[in-house]
Amino acid sequence: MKKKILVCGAGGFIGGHLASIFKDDKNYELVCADIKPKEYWFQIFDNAKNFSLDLKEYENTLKVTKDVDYIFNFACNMGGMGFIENNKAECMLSVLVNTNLLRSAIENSCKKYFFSSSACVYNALKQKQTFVSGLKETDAYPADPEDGYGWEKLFSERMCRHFSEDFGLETRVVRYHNIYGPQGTFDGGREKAPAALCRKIILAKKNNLKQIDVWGDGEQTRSFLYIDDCIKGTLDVFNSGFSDVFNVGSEEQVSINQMIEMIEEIADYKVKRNYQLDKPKGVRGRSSDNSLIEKNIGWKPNHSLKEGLTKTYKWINDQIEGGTNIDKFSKSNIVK
Ligand code: GKE
Repeated sequence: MKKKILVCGAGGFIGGHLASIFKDDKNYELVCADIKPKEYWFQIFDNAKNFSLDLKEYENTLKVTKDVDYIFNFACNMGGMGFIENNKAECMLSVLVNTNLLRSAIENSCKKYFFSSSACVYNALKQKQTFVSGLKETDAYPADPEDGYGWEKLFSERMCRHFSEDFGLETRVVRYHNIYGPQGTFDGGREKAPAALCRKIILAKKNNLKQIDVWGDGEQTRSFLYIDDCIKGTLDVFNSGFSDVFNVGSEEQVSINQMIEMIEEIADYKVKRNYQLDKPKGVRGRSSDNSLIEKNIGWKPNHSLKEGLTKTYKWINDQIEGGTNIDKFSKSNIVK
């Protein structure tokens, strides 16, 4: 018997990549859902059943979960620091998506539920220095997450746990640490640092400009996870017997300045940096501790940051140099 898989947020970055894994697999029937009009989906597959609808509405979640075995929920209103710092209420409204999907999963007797959480759930006090120890899963408590977006993710993690405890729904939850790669947003306001800085250096080189804008002083640190590693980690956790929350991130902690140096090498073009201290900066330092997932699931990333940035840079360059549908990766205002 074929299993029916629902990917929510399939028109977005991670959801699109996850859907692409199942699209040609004869063991699965693929259902995709996203709030964006279909022409704006980052990837769309003809052999899937595709729904463009608002998953904040209960009747819509009931409709798309009908006869579904497995649900992957990537649907949320999100973006990089420039978006989440200025759209806290919009980010928190995504709680309706997760809540209604969970209710519908029970109503329609779905078998397993995956929720994509974020490193933004971690306690701010642990992220005050530039280079920090990797964040362990237990560092989310006592709770002091990123305002707006982080609170929604933490609350929704708990909602999954309680649906599992109270209603017997099998759930899987991972915390993504700044996922990047081809087919991701690179302009328009929702883009995260890797894509934004690739775009800025590509445009500087193309237009012979000597300087780019950088948010903050460039000494803030992050770890960034390449999309293929993210998808593998997601499936490994989903297929495992563990219902604990796991980090899916990289332990390669770099400052934004160090990442810019890598992109300059890839581009073979050097730029001066105009540090914009009034722009959204987020936490001072953040990185993943992967000991729990390595020990229990056996997953770790395969791509170094340089390898992932090389592929990402090439893809963004191709889009800027005349790839099709640039708008869909750039428009910041189509998800309300
Ligand atoms: N977006 C962006 N664009 N960030 C820049 C830029 C730029 O041009 N220049 C420097 N930065 C700096 C930001 O100020 C921030 O300090 C750092 O890069 C990373 O920004 P980001 O990639 O936008 O997002 P964060 O890592 O701060 O936060 C993201 O974390 C993820 C989980 O780890 C969130 O926005 C979520 O997308 C996500 O949950």
